[in-house]
Amino acid sequence: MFQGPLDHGVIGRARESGLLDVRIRDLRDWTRDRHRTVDDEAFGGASGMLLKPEPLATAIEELREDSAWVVLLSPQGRPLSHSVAASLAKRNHLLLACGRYEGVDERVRTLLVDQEVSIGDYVLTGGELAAMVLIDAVARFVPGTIGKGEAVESDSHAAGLLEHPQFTRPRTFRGIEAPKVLLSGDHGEIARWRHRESLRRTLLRRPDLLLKRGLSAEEAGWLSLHEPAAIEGLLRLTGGHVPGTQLEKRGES
Ligand code: 4FV
Repeated sequence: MFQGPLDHGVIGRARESGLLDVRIRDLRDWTRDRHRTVDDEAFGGASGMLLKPEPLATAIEELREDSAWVVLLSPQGRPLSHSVAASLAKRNHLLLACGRYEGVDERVRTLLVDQEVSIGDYVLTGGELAAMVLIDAVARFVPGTIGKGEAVESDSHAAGLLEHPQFTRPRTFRGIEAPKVLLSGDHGEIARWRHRESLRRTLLRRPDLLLKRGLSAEEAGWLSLHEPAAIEGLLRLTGGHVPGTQLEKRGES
């Protein structure tokens, strides 16, 4: 499954240029029986097959050398996020264990896994795709993998906000014109517009991110002026309080 997704674009180039070294290992190489068995029935029955502890444990112990950070991809893991990817990118050797079947024997977790990561609250048929998503997200933090303009610092989630709307040529497309400010050359105005549109989009689509990030009084003021209904919604969520500012429910107190 790894043939293809990691051979193209930014990741493919990063591997060719040696910025990224991705090694794919077959768990069956750590089996001892002639059927190269990696799975077995779960104790207690009626819950499908599990990855056996021995092949996975011996594989991890052999491959982790002294510095590897062992990550198990599973739905029980910490949600993969910008900050989780950033922290994983600081490690120089990640050993990613991909579950299959109903998962892995608990003792592998207890004895050998440093961190469990989930790419989302749904169940995949295997951890491989999750590992590829993690590799892609982490690779972007490796200096030199992505161009200046795409710097991770300017990522939407870097500032805890969703990215603002973006436009390119043609100036007018099917009757919709790109916002004039973006063609004004006034970088101060452009930065202000982008920040406010990120605030608006985050408030409308991911108020949970705004609650985590908080709002400055100026930001809260702008949002209550331009998205009053959504701000009311946020206040209902927080009982009239927005972290980072005290935004009183208008005229109720
Ligand atoms: C998963 C996730 C995930 C669970 C059983 C593989 C599957 C099967 N991994 N984020 N969500 N894994 O669903 O990382 O073994």
